[in-house]
Amino acid sequence: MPVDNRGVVRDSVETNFTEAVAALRPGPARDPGLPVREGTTLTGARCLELFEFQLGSRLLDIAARVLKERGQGFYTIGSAGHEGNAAVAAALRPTDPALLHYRSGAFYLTRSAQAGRPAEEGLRDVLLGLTASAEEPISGGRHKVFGHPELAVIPQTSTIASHLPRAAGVAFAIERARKLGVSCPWPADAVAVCSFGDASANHASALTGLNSAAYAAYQGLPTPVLFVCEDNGIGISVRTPSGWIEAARHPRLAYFAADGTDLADAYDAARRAADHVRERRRPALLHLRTVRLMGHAGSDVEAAYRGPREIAADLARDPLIGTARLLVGAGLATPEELLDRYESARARVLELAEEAAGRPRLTTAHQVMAPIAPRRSEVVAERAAQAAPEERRGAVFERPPENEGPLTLAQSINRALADAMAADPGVIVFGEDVARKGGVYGVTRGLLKRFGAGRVFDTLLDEQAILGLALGSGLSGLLPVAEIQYLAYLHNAFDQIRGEAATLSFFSQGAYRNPMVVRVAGYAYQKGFGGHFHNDDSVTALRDIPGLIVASPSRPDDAAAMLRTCVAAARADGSVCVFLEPIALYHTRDLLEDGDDNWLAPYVPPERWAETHVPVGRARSYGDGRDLTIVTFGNGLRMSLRAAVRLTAEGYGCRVLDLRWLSPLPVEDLVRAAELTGKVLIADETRRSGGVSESVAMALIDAGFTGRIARVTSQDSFIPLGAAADLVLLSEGEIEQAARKLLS
Ligand SMILES: Cc1ncc(C[n+]2csc(CCOP(=O)(O)OP(=O)(O)O)c2C)c(N)n1
Repeated sequence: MPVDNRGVVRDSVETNFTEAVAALRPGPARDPGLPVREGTTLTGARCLELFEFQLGSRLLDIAARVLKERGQGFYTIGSAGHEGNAAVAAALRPTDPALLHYRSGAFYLTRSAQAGRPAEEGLRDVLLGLTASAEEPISGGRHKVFGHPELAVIPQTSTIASHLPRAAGVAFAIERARKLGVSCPWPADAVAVCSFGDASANHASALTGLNSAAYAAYQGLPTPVLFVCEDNGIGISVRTPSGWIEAARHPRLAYFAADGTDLADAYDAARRAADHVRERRRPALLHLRTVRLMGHAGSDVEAAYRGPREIAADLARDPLIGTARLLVGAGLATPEELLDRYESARARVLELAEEAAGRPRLTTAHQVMAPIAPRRSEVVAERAAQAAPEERRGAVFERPPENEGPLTLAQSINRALADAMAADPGVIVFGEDVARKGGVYGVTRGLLKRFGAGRVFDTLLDEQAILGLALGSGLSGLLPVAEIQYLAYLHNAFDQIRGEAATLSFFSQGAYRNPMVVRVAGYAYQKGFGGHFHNDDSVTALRDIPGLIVASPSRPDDAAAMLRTCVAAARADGSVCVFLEPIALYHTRDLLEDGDDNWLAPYVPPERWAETHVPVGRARSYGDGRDLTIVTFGNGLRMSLRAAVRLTAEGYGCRVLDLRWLSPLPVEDLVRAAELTGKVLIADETRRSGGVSESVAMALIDAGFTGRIARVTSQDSFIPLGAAADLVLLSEGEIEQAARKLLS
């Protein structure tokens, strides 16, 4: 195999390119201002320019392998064969928000130059990503991603297809923000662009993204998103059936197709598609047929699953050779000139790679974690205390909620939502059945009438789509308050919170944020209704997501204050908040006896919001007993308070601590409350395995608590229908019994 003067082996992709270009026959010279070939809109000059980015992208792939071999690089999934995507960037504007496939390297370089940056800047960005340098401009060495705060390129995780729902959300929000007069980072006539692979096109997340854009457009809602399927016919080792992308495309998306190995064809189709989306504000799919060169990634031995003829057929369609053919055919360059250009660019990229390998890396855990979830508690407190001006609030509420008398949990959340919407015109409320019906449990009742369909709307029945809408609109200047109808159904869409929402700040060092509050009706104990799914007691999957705020209000007054905190944290710090609402307590009125109304609470007037502010991660304490601390949350609070009253009547000194926040846990308050009695009973309605009690107990042990700890929990079971539910759920009797045991 040929080796260059740096000791770098040239593989078949390189030798094939040089041989094929050397054999090209120059055509008659054309004016660079004219089409590079009859019938295309791509001029010779533009073609020359784009060739540079295609070449740069290819050389980055070569550099990635060299860096990997030398132990200096950590990522080798390249763009070789996909360089036609330079044409997609060229057909768009550098201000169009872009969510890119990991093979969209030429797109990235093209966009970087379009934004007026010197060509080497784009190359350097990618090389710093390959070497995981802390100087990489978007993720700061946390991942190799395409992204840049000044290029409207939003970094994607490597979970294939998970960015499509967000892309649909961005498109929706471009238009909705404008309509609501809310400032948006994208121009009013922007197009969201989202590229992905052909195997990824089958993923549920991809189908969600495509379908939700089509669904919105079908209803006449402007949804300017250009989906680009970069179809190389294979996903790692699995072939996509021939013709599948076209055959299985969404019937409601305008379809454009091009040979991605022919730059002129790709450019013409990309322009048609981009113009269609920009002018009609409707979604479209651009199907770019590409090839995959250099295997799936550096470690991939392609010959193990692809025959030599198949590999050779892809090589023959190398898009770089295609562009060279256009240029040489139009007499705009000779083969020698292009090969010289290749060699000098190659040497320069390898030089830049060496430089990148010497740049600083992340060196401490603190550095790594810094952008996960910034918390500015004072700013949040200040924001949470701000209500809408009197006259605007007056227009929203016929009667101010503070004058309504004691309210239920559901009513309190409803009033707090209305207050948040009155104060901030960017707050939008959406989900299944939230608008006309006002929510299954009436929590959003009346909001549609008060704020209109532009801000309160029903979505399609797809939790991934709901969260995708939140992801896109949060990123675009709005403040989404999305509802997931039941906790169990959040699991259908977890990746959208875990892989997308929670990671964006991490992978962009806070340059991009997706503030949101996801309200989830959850937990068990619904009387006479439910079974599994409508009664779900598992929050485990939420609690280990770094940076995620999990609020778990139990009482009406806490719920309103905590909702204000979440909305403020989302706005001020870009926080991603999950707001878990106990369904069984939505309409509960009493605590101890029928008619005592002790589970109701008056709505706090705005002038007292500052003094009643509930900071993230602060618990609430009930009672002052010195014998036992019951630590609980959600439905457990009501059961524990009832048990505590009985125990107190018997002369035991009990106190009850409502955690209120399941993430971050209020560890300080917890330890203090535990130390006051030396005995802790954790009353946890979630499951015994992986449930909240495990973390609470460990937090106490970590803090050096040496007293006694016991716990009562629900069983490791799904929840059955009817009265049988009580057999597996934590009960008041169990709390009381365990408390007595600890006290005796
Ligand atoms: C949700 C998810 N499942 C599996 C993977 C592992 N994986 C990474 S790339 C890939 C194939 C993707 O193929 P395709 O969409 O055709 O893109 P290509 O790599 O061919 O450009 C797979 C299965 C992943 N990243 N994400």
